[in-house]
Amino acid sequence: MTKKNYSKPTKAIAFGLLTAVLWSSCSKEPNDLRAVNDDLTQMSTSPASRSAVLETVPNELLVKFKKGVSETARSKALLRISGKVKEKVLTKMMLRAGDDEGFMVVHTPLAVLEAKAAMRGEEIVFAEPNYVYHHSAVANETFYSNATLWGMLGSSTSPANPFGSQAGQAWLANRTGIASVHIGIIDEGVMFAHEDLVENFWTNTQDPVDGIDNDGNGYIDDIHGWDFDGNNNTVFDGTGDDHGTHVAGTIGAKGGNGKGVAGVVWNVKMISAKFLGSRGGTSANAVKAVDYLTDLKLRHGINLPATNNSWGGGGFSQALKDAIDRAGAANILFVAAAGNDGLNNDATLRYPSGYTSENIIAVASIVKDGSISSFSNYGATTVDLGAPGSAIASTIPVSSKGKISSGYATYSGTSMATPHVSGAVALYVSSNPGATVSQIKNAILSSTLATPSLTGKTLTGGRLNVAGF
Ligand SMILES: [Ca+2]
Ligand SMILES: [Ca+2]
Ligand SMILES: [Ca+2]
Ligand SMILES: [Ca+2]
Repeated sequence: MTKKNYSKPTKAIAFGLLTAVLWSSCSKEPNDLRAVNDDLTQMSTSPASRSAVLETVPNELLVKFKKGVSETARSKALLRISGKVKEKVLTKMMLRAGDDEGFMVVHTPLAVLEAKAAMRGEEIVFAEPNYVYHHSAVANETFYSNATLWGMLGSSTSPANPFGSQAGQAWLANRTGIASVHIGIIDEGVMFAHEDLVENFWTNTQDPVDGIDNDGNGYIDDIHGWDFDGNNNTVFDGTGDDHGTHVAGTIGAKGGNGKGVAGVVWNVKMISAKFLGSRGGTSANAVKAVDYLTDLKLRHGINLPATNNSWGGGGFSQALKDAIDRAGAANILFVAAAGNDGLNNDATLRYPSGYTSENIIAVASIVKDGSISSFSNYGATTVDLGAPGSAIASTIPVSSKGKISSGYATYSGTSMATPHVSGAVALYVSSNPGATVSQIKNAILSSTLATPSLTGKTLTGGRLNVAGF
């Protein structure tokens, strides 16, 4: 893991932005390194200038009108920015929550901040940038061969590591989860056919592949989830979905099957809500991904206590916070990466981990010696706990001669810490089926082990303890 692997400047170029700083991503192309170093030079300026550069989709705004505003008034408002409606976002969850207005993705020739200012008015609920998010892994190291899965170890496992998540001790007590617990993975796609994931991946029995939206959720044949970036039902699109696949393996790679790695929970059903593509993901698609999983829980009556969110970027989005709150109202935790800037989130809030929504658990990263990872963000009030995130071995897709096969690799980032906590949620709910979000969150936060490197840097001052609840 090296700091120069933080960001992927080709993304910024693709979006035509000179001001973008990608606070969390992993570099895959060696020829990115030069430009990444330039980025770091830019990042080493003052915190004020750093917080001023948030990546957005150029010439786009998310606009929500108040209910009952006339068509004439809407047209007039949009005319102020020469706006053209690109897409209307009205999810099943918004309808369930009594909102039949939704919001619009509006194209404008104006610069985003200029357009935002021009859209202020009494007919508007919000007009905000369509932010771009990136995942929060920091390194893509050598392929897994003989790695120690230290994040799963405990104080009295063999081998032992007191700074692991203690999951191994839960397994020794025969606590390995139940298949009826579902976890949503809001990320890149996931290689669901991976040899160590296939048994723990969700299949939508209520919407078989027949060209019809049998379960009526608005997504045709969402057999393993939905790809909101590509707007299709293929949630695995190749080796570019390595980050999502890695996250999935930490939550729920099949344990005890003699293959590869083991996730925190050995029996679970993971659902992919892919919204991060090769250029990252947008606020509009993040909202759709969050709402998709919330609606799925209610529509299918499944036990889905949490989504894993190993991504971040952008500024405050009312549209996204609303979606996170709708998830909270449906008893779904939003487990979120604190980010990889090595900075204090209390000083500059990071999103989505920094929203005030009660159902968020924000996760920092620790190293196997118990120190906080050099890249990890922290915050005495904004980050809840630490979990293993440096040199984490998990599942990835690998490609050889055009053929995709199951592989393993070690990655680092708050991206890797977060799924340890999501797996812990699944394990807790396996033995406490009726638990509410506040009960689950309280169980996880109150069982943490005091950790000097996290004292004053997280709300609990502690690290994840899967054997403690
Ligand atoms: Ca469907
Ligand atoms: Ca179907
Ligand atoms: Ca796809
Ligand atoms: Ca395995």
